[in-house]
Amino acid sequence: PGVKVAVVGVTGAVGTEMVSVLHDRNFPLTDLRLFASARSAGKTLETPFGSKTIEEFTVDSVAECDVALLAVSGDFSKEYAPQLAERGVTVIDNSSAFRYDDDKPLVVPEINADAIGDAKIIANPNCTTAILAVALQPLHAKFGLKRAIVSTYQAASGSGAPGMKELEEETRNILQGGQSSNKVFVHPLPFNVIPHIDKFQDNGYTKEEMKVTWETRKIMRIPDLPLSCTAVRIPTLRAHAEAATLEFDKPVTPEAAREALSGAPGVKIVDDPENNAYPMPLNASGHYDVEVGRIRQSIVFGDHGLDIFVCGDQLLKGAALNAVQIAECVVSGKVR
Ligand code: 11C
Repeated sequence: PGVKVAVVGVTGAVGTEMVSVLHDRNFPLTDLRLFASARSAGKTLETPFGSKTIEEFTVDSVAECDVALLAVSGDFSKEYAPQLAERGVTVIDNSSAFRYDDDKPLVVPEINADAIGDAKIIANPNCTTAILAVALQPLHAKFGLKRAIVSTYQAASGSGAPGMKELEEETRNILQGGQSSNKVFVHPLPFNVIPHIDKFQDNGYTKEEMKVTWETRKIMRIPDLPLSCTAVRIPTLRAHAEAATLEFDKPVTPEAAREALSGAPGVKIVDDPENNAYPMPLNASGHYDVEVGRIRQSIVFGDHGLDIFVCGDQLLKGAALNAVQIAECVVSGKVR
């Protein structure tokens, strides 16, 4: 009978991309229903599937579907995902509501699709984590990841469509001599970098930084991995970049690392410094693969260490693509 899919939160940046990715990947669906709040209900949305009417979210309506992709707030997910799961819907949730629950899988399909099992609620990781983990996994498989120090350069899209709009409008505004009136970001983002994403925690790290630590450990099944992160918002639109200094159990060389990464699922090596080729947000935007480059022997960790630079589309591998890939695993039974 085929698969009925619901996208909940379809008016947001991630929800919009979910619909495009379902179409682009030819997801085997027989029905696609789009849900949002009462404010958007009844409006027509132009999608790759044609014009579609947005429905108001109710548990009863979404429960008519087999799979629900949630691109909503954590509070919303916490309240409604369990109700949908109880009604038999497989929920793939893009919020952080369930990521740290021991009994809920947190999945990057290239790494741990086998964690899905029979779960009815599957958590989609933080975008920064998903992009990083895709690059780390092939290196871990070959050399054994021991420690990681990560710095991020995160795009405005991490704050959704309002963040992207604020970056564009504020850039225009400032160039025209106007005063900045930032609302989405804590400080003006144009011509600036802001080392503050999400709330500060008691240990001085931000929640975004701790998400990268907690989630990488869970997805890669290295529960005590020493990984620290400095997460920084920069004035780019929709691809996150990350620098990582890595130490491994086994000796490693840049050549051996390139070999391990070459052909790895979801990875594209862009590493030709002589021709000025390395990962960059402008090139990674709109693409599924995570770009990996600037691969070099680490001065800090010597023959057991590497420095790398990665870049991935925050709305795609960081959110919508990963969620759809999880749904693909569910419908094809690649869950063990
Ligand atoms: C950002 N990474 O760039 C955040 C957005 O945990 O799903 C995604 C937050 C999350 O602002």
